[in-house]
Amino acid sequence: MSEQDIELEARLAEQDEFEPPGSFVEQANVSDPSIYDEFAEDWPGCWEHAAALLDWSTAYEQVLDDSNPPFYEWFTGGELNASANCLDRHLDERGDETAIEWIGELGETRTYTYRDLHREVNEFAAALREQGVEADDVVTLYMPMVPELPIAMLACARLGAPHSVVFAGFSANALATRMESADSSVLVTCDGYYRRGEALEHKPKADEGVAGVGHDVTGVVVDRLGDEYDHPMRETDHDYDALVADHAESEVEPVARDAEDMLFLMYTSGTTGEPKGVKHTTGGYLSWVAWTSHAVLDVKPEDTYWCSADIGWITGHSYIVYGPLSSGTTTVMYEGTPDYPDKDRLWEIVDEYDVTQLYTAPTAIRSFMKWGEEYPARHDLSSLRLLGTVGEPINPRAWKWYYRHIGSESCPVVDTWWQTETGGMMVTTLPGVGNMKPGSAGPPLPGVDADIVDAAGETVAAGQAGYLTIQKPWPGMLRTLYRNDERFIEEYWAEYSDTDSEDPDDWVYFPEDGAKIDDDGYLTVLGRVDDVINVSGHRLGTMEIESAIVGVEGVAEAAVVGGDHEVKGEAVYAYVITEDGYAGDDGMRDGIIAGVEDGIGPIARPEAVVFTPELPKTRSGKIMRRLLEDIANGEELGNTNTLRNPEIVEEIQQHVGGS
Ligand code: 6R9
Repeated sequence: MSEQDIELEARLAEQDEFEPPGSFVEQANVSDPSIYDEFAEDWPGCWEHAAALLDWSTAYEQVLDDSNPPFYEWFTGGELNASANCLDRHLDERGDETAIEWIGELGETRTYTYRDLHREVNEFAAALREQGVEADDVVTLYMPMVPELPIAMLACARLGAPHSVVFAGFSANALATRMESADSSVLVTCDGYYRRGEALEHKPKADEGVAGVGHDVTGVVVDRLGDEYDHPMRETDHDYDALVADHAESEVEPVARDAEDMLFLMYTSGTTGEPKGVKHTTGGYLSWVAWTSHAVLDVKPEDTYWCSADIGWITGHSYIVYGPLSSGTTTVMYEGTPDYPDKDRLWEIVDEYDVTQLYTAPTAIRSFMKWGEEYPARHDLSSLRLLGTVGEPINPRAWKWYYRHIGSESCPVVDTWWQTETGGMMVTTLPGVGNMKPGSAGPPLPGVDADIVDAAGETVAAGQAGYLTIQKPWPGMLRTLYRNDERFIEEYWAEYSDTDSEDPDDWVYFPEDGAKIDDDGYLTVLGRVDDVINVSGHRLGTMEIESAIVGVEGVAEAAVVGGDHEVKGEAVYAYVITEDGYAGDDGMRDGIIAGVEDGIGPIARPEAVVFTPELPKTRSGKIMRRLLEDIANGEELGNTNTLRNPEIVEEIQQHVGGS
């Protein structure tokens, strides 16, 4: 390092507040700080600004109907179609501009102009309609990052058929559970995909999943691998290309949807083993992602914007597909991994396509840091104007590395807190308005009412840790858990609401995150307070993993916790008791790992499996997870007096040390 570099590093290490660069503020979509007061004074009318970013085929009558909390309705009486908002309305002015820039892992590319995408979506919508898909039928999409995935999403939206995307890395079992729960009888999937240059089969996993569904399933199969893989076809499967060819040049009139009609379902992990079907609607969700893309990501039609998430998660839905396309910009979609063929792949893409915004996860940034600054330094990244992160807390060191080595200290960094359930961003700085404080996401967005409370629901003092709550509804919020209103109330509202009240002021949304707030109103999110862990920004339920483990022959009991991990943020630690007659050996360990991969997917693979004769339990018989976490992290253990079996702790510690 040169002397200058050392000086710069030292200055950055000390600095805990950063002003947005003047060059950014000058051109920002939102740069007037009065927006906070304006929105607060005109709530909920402020959300008309969001709705105004969309085209409505029928104007709405009321911004918010809060007569039956927590079943809020937004933009009631309005009608619109999401695919028309993402495609048709851009055709006149931007028909020949790029909508999706797809980059395959092997280096091949596909560029879709808005006109191309409109044509492909219409053709596939016509094909789905011929297969019997109608408004309100849930279509499951189980596909990797191929262009046919957003095409299928928009084709469903055109027909008014909600999609349910299942992350391609999830197991057959996870697919079956979700199709069953959503009563979905159409599946669009793929023969396989490439990972690190190698062809991976996906269709057998899809078939295994379908075999576990109790009703008939019509399949559509995208051929990604061509001659490389002669994939199996079931009797009720159709080839995607053949279907589309049969409907060449077909046009499908976008189905007018009520603002409150479901746009999609997205399953996510919760405290119990059963995944939750989060329901998002057409008017509120689309307004929310359009508005946050505008105000936070500063998206403009002439940008080349890139979110490196997978569309199988909410981030990809909101900020690869619906947010950018409703804004009429160019959205980049990359199929592969960031270190193939080399560790500069992302920077090569930024350089080559002149990417203007990059939105990624802290876990990725920690990997980039580990690989070294020489990789980004090989490329010209000066096209970048804004950087963003999402999915988990970002530590100040990683934030500063991102700011300096990717953004050259000239791009604001937005640390955006939100969830599958919130639809889009909720807490973050407005990049054209507020200062940034590394490690803190920032103030709640204008019009968002967040508060940190104690267990009794009382606001805590600045600097104190407490529970994050959202005190007022917002258009992008989930409307319910699919076909389970009771669980919706139980999971998100019951904790801090008077559930007998009809007064919306008595209803408080609880995202199950811990947080603190500073004197300036900046929030630092501390992480989940339920039994959900966050591995590389992926949300996993410990109960789901435990139930996969106890399904393995010879396992009597299991407890799963998240332990700290340098790159992944958290990693899965599994403590396992074997049944009599079974040894906790390598064979058993392999079986448990395979059980988790089959039950959920490789992302949930345990970092460590620790065999133990007992689990530490309180006198009332509850597993002391906090203690198991401390053991995983090699931390000093506090008082173990409340344990029924304190002697077990030392024994487990020895096992961890040895594993
Ligand atoms: C978008 C997404 C949601 C959970 C959420 C929280 C964590 C997300 C964060 C963050 C700290 C941020 N989380 N963004 N924690 N700072 N900027 O990730 O949705 O998969 O549903 O996860 O992720 O714990 O509750 P989802």
